[in-house]
Amino acid sequence: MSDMEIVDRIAMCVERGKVDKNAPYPPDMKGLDGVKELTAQALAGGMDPNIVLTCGLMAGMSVVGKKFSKNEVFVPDLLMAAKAMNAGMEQLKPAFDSGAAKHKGTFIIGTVQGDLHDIGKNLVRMMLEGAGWKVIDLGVDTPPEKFLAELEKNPGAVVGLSALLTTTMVNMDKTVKLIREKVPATIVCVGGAPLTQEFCDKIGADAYAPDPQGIIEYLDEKICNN
Ligand code: B12
Repeated sequence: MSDMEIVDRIAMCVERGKVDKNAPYPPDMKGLDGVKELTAQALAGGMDPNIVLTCGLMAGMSVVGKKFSKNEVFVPDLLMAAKAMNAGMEQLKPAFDSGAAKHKGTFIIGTVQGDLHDIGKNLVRMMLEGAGWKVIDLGVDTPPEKFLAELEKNPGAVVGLSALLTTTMVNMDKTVKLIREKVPATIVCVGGAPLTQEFCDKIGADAYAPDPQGIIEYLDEKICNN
């Protein structure tokens, strides 16, 4: 298979929710390689992990997202796609591990209260770890108080908040307010598909980036070059 063919196949398997070879779902793909095997093959063949991620895994998820908006697929399809995407991300993880002995700092990340989306957050975590940060992942549906408690245990840590729903963006606002009130000097970064720089400014967060790379560059500039 050419590089193009393999990333297209990865994207298609994410779209169809084909996790791995043994997965019985979807029935018409029984016995075929899934995201797990194809991602491993792409990496073993020397393909750039960033290409596998963006042109394979994320491209597939983007198709699912568009179809979901048009009512062409439904929540169970999203769940299967998410499972397949996570299987690919597991394979990519070692490729993004920098092995740097000294951490640049501690980054506390979580998806805000009421929100169960974690694929983007997991990606940010993985990329930050790869860039040399120690990441503490609080998971999904994280109340503001939990962010604060973790921050108090890790003075000087950066906090990253993820939200994928317009209805949970208000909980991001609440979390930023609580942190500003109790530990004002904290650097708070925000992200997630519905966010904008304007929203970031409005709630008083320090930085917004549409992708993990943007936040890595921001932190490198802000902290590491000081
Ligand atoms: C997969 C998915 C699900 C899965 C989530 C599985 C999981 N483990 O995460 C499931 C099925 C559980 C789900 C449920 C729901 N979902 Co949903 N879901 C999606 C979908 C298709 C993809 C999201 C995704 O993972 N994208 C891929 C990742 C890589 O992208 P990302 O999250 O945006 O992250 C990137 C950036 O935003 C950024 N980033 C993210 N976080 C952070 C944080 C920081 C600090 C930084 C710097 C950057 C950053 O970096 C990431 C990498 O580039 C989107 C549609 C879409 N295209 O976005 C809908 C979508 C988000 N869901 C939606 C809805 C409505 C729901 C439900 C309410 C559906 C329902 N009726 O039950 C529930 C809500 C459940 C809840 N309480 O959270 C809507 C939201 C609409 C809105 N404006 O609020 C969307 C937009 C679909 C749509 N078009 O209607 N969903």
